[in-house]
Amino acid sequence: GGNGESIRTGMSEEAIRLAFLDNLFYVQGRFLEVASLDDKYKALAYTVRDRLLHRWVSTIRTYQQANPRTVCYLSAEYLPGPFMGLNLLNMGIEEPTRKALQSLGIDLESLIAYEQEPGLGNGGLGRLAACFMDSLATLQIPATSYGIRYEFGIFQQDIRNGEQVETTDNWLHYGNPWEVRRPQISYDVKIGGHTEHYTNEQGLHRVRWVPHETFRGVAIDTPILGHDVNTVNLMRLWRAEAAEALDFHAFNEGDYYGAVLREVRSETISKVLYPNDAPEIGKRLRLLQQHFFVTCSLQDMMRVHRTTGMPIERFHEKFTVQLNDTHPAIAVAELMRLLLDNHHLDWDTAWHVTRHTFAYTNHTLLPEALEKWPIPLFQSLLPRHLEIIYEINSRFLDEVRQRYPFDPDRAQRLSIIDETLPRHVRMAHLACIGSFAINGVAELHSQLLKETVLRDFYELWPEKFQNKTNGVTPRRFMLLSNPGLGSLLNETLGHGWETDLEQLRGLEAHADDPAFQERWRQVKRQRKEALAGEVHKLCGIDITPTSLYDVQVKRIHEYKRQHLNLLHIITLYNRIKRNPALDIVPRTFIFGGKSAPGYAMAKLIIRLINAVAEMVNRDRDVAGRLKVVFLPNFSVKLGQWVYPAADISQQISTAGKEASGTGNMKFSMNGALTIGTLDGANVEIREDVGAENFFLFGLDADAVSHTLANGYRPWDYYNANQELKDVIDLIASGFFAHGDRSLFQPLVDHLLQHDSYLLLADYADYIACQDQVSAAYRDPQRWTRMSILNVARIGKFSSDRTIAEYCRDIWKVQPVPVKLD
Ligand code: 26V
Repeated sequence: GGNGESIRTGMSEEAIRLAFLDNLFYVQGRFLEVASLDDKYKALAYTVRDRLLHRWVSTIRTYQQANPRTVCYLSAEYLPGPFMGLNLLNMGIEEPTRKALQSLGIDLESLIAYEQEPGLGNGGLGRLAACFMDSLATLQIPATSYGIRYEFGIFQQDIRNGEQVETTDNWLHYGNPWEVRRPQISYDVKIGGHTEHYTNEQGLHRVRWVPHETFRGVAIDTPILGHDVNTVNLMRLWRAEAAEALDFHAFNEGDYYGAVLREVRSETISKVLYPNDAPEIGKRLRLLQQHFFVTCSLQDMMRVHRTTGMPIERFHEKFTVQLNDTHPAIAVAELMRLLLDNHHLDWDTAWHVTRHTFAYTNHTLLPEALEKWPIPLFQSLLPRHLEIIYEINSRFLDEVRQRYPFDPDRAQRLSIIDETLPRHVRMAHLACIGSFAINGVAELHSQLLKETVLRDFYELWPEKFQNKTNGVTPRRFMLLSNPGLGSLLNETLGHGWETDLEQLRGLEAHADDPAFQERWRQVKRQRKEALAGEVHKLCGIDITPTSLYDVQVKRIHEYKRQHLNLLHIITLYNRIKRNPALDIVPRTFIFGGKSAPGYAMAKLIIRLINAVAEMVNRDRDVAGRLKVVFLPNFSVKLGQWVYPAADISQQISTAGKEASGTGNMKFSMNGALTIGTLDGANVEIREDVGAENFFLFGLDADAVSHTLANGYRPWDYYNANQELKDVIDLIASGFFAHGDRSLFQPLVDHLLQHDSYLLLADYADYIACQDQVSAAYRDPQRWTRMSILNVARIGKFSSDRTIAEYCRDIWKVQPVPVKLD
């Protein structure tokens, strides 16, 4: 390489250019003149990966020598987003790379735009896990993130005739340059069959699990680099394969096709991600997936633990294991099984290790979202685990009865087994009993957890309960997706804010400076133009950057109330239709988000958004004043275009239903103002940015539960509010369905008869609040000041702060700096 730099590790423009050409030639087998976009993308990806592997090796060496306490994050979902841009940024080689490619006539942005992201998650929970990986590496914490390498991630969403149509996400089709398969790191996964209890030669009780089938999980690793450090942690995902490459017995019997087919079947375990936010879906395979990745991960930790020479009784000193919701909660029973049946620990020792290993994060209060498995299913797949769970439960309930001798119902309520027929295993109870810490993801959520779904556990063990308010990474969601803002912040504050977000406070001094305000508006304007370009490409709709961009992007769910947003849009539409000369602030409403394939009401909401868009966008009377866009296939990648371009962020869930939200933070970090309810992390965002810089409306969580408890009557609101009545009547009339009154009738009926999420109760306040938004937007100085103050005071919501709190209060781990070899 040039200047004595290695072609594999050099960081100069020259070294990167040589490395790129080298990889193009020797990995892709191409030369520049005939290389496709895919070839060039891969050549650059391998160039970056070489440099990652260099740091990875140094990290592993450091960890081997220091034998540090290590965090293991267990999550069924990860949404890391595209890797290229972030790795370049974290390594600090964006500029030399851009120049190296430029000299070859290649545009870096086009390669970054080409990357398809791993959609290995549904929404907030999977994205949170990815932000945590970013912060763990940046804070130099030894950590491994374990999960499932789904062959098909979250479905791709197309919109056809206004409807969501799902197609498979074949993200591995062209290969994935960021992962490294580790065939030597693989473990047996047993399922089904029965258990045999016997006494061994020494007269000791032993249990043998004789499975019906055995699979293998193979490790596939992705390096995760921190910002401005050499720490590279691992995301280790498990892929299911056949126990043996070919079933030789069957092969010898002449059953060649039978043998090959068995291999196909075993791979189905890691085939596809389940949509987790629709009730009642294909149960068996999902439980299998959970057991599959949990047993592989725990066996992997035990392998590493063995290399330290520490006795197995001290497993919990080496590892601390975080359960991301109940999806990995089977780990409590699985660790017990490994310790009892493989390591022959006695029950009390095994239980001591287990209870000191796990901590559990709850991510939802919705009762229908709490995981439970029918006993017959559980029994047939995991007979040994069920035995262990019964034993854990029986000892636990003995304790409970002793604590509360005059309260027999309490044991029923606390039991891992839901005894109401058909009987179920309650995974949240297993997680609570098997963990030393339990946390919610925002102050309000943690409080409500203690008062509602986990109340009995809180009364039993108040010391276990904590709050850890979510955060998001400012590297991906500010620096990478909003480079203009990044430059302005660097110029104004210097470097340092990227990894210490409280430093943004320094912006307060500039909030009223007209010159600074003007530059602030320019940054926003430029991102609005960029988004307009993407919107044009994706849906062929032209949007106007001078209009107010009013954005709601998140999974489609009734509790998130995308349809409340629609009621406002239709209200504005009606106002203009009644008074065509009306002077209103021009708005562009932007929606994005997927519905679970089986969630009929969510799909109907998507149809209504698109139907309203169709009517509004083609109506000459409202042209230049209202526009509605539904962005298909919302993703991390699309989010990077959307968050920086928003003026208003809609966080309008029914109070008490959204555990935290994390999109709310991403918007606010990019200078959008929030219109929101007192729900999830909105409460804390508002506290920090200041009530005067936040558009609050609606019932709070207490008022919501009282309203519902006292016989809520949506009809009364409908009859009392003429604008609301007009809006509902217009939908019911078939106006948005070419005269078909039946299409949206289920939605209208539900609102008028049940309205479980209190849209009608919150409508008037929401509309009034939106009018306040418009008034504020008419005053650019006031608006810009509010926007600057939002960014200045958003520091708490960096995932670095969240992770530092987990490290201090739950994991008890310390940074381990890594030097580059
Ligand atoms: C699951 C289900 C399953 C049954 C039907 C309804 C339903 C609704 C939601 C869910 C998701 C539960 C777990 C989850 O994804 N929670 C999200 O976690 C984020 C990260 O903590 C948090 O910001 C979101 O508020 C929370 O919804």
